[in-house]
Amino acid sequence: EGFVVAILGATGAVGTRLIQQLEQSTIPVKAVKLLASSRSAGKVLQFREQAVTVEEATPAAFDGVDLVLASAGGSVSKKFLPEAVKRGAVCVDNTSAFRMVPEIPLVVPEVNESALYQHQGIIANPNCSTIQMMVALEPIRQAVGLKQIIVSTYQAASGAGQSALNELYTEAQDFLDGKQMHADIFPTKGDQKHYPLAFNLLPQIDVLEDNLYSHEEWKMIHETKKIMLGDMDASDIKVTATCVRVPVPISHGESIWIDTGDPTATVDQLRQAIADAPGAVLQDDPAHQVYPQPVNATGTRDTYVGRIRPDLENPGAFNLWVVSDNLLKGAAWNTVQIAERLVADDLVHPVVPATK
Ligand code: A2P
Ligand code: 11C
Repeated sequence: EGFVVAILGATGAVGTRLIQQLEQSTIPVKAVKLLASSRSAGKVLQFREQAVTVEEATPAAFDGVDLVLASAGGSVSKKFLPEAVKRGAVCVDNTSAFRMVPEIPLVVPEVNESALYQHQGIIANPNCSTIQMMVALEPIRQAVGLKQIIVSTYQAASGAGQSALNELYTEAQDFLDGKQMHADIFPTKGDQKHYPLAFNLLPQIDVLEDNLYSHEEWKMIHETKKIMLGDMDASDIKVTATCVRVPVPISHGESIWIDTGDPTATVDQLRQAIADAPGAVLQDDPAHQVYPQPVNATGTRDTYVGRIRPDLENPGAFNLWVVSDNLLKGAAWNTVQIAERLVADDLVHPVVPATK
């Protein structure tokens, strides 16, 4: 007994971690289907020491599937997930395709797990940079309050996918070899201009919109409001963001300024809130130079918080530094964690089509 689980985008940077996180999960798996584009059909991958042949994603590939874990891009999710739901599956989607649909839960289990009970077949997994900020800030919100967030991100290359990560490595090698660096992907696929990321910083993640924000910055603002307050346009917490791509392979860093709204709040209270929080690890010991770093976070499921310090001129406001593996808690682990909660709460069942 168990569930038939399909991984859509199984050959990608997140997809390979979805396989690994599912292998390590508590979900009883009867069979896995590994789906990708026609380019990968026939490729053989492993699941729990069994060889599994990758299939091309088609609507019929979802026949008999109970649970879908999707990370093949927004347009692929838009095309296939409604087909999977029609066939009786429940889908956890790591893309941005459905995040802002009001009825679709957008879930970080440590923050708003109960939203899972509203699902109608699709649950959205937030953007990686939003997720780690939520793991760090929700316990502070609960302990002392939260009125405003100003975040600057230091985002790893792997957020843009496996081919983008490969581009960073090639550029770095070319630079060291004294050759011209060549960019096709960064800052974002499909935009007019491309710039090398190696030995550089790019203050553009995803497209730049007419409102002067990048789409990544827009996501951090509106996903935060939906996850914490249930409404993507809620005004009870003010959020602004600057998102920067850095030449780090894996794990995003975030410098976050918050106003708790409580002028009596102390660093000790914030440290205690983080130390007690699920999914968060306090790494904050300035006397011994202990603080979160991407090289240490990579490969782990936790979100690391350190450098917690008061804003010396604004009582109740603080600065902190947060690091997490963008491919694990930022993507594959949060997705599998949602699936584990769905299984534990008996929420994996076909959605009966609404009669109108
Ligand atoms: P493929 O390897 O066959 O291209 P990443 O985020 O690392 O770039 O990975 C993207 C994932 O999404 C890969 O597994 C890729 O498969 C998959 N993918 C891309 N386009 C499609 C598509 N049209 N249908 C199904 N899977 C797709
Ligand atoms: C990046 N955060 O680092 C992006 C990747 O909405 O799921 C994830 C995009 C998303 O490029």
